Amino acid sequence: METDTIFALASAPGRAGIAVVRISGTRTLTALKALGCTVPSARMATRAKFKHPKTGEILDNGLLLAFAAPHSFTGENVAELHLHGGRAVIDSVLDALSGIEGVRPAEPGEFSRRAFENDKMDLTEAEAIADLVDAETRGQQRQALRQMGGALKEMYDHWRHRLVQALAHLEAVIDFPDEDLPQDVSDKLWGQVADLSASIAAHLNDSHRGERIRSGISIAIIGPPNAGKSSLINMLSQREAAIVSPTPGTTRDVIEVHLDLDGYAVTVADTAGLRDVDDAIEGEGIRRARERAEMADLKLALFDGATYPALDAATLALVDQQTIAIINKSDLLSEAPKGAARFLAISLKTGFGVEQLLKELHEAVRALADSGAAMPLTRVRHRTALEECLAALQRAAVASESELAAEDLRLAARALGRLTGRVDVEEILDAVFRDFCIGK
Ligand SMILES: Nc1nc2c(ncn2[C@@H]2O[C@H](COP(=O)(O)OP(=O)(O)OP(=O)(O)O)[C@@H](O)[C@H]2O)c(=O)[nH]1
Ligand SMILES: [Mg+2]
Repeated sequence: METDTIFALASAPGRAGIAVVRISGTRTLTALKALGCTVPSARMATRAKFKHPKTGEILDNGLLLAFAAPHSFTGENVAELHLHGGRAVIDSVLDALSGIEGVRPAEPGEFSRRAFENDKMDLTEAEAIADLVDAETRGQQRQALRQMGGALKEMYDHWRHRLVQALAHLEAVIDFPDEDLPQDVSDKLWGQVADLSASIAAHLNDSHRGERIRSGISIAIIGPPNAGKSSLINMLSQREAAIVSPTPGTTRDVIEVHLDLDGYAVTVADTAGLRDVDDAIEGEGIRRARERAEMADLKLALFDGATYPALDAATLALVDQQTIAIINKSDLLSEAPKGAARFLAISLKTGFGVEQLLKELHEAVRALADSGAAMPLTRVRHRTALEECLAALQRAAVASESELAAEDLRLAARALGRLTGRVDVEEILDAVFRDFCIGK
């Protein structure tokens, strides 16, 4: 089948040692010839002079790699031009390619989309490529690599296969009520549906670990004015992210920093000190602080040691299981705080207790994100489809008529199929590939 042949700069734009331009499609070899290259053997890196098709001028002396369909990333004929990574070289080669008939620049995500359409990967694997390219921490990288290796695809395909089997058995029961079907067909199939429901429910019930690894764990620093919240975010980010001053009510907006904590992506938010105020702007800041506290996966509740043993009531009210409660300014404390198990005493001024705080913070983050051996759910799109599938399975199990149960099993199978992209694809394809950048 003849499709447009597409090309794009696959490496980052700008100056670099090497730039890679990727070409894919039926006219790939034509394009190489137009550039004055001898077509090399598949998968053999070959020195090549790239020439402008119209002027014959040499644009670069680089390396050429060709992959013959279907043994390529997209499943089509593919070539990679390894150029010197200078702006003029890149621009002139891209310009030369766009002048060749039937060859055009790729849309964002178009290479991966072709790989999907040519059955080189399913949607979860395509999404994992995008995640791997976006990964900023080891945790994100590890998870994306696992998903790219088919960990989710295999699980979802396996579930779908079992579901389709159960559906086939149910249809046999419906279509041949008078035949001598083994007695236990019906029991077996409903046992299978129950097993499947339990597996899906367990996968869904993972406290969003995979999604947290992928998009980051949200941490909010809350506390009364002047407790040292901004000093804490500055210490964690090792830069002056927020203004620190002895004036209570200094911070009003939510200030975010993105950090790599022990391989996990986290977003830490410094917030306005909690207190009753008439000032409308500070009041809005405090509303946002409370909103942040509510959204956060983990709270760092910071109390002001200068007022100890009095502890701010508004902050105390927000302390829950997912909170590390801290008393700052331990340098001002004359006695060690009582209830030491509940409160970690630190001084951001002297550094006392900071090491212990970091240790507890890392442990808390790990506990929130680590999913052990099981491959966790990584995207809301997957969660939605699985919830739909589970609801349909649960309806099927209590349906009054076999025909209604069969329809629900079909809906459940379709929901699983949407996950990997093998049914109802068109509508979700755009949503998945839209987030890709060009050249992927
Ligand atoms: N003695 C002492 N002072 C500290 C310590 N940590 C912070 N401070 C001081 O406490 C004051 C308030 O610190 P900030 O970090 O601005 O406090 P905050 O909680 O962000 O205050 P608001 O933004 O007003 O809510 C500053 O003058 C800091 O230098 C500490 O451990 N010991
Ligand atoms: Mg502050």
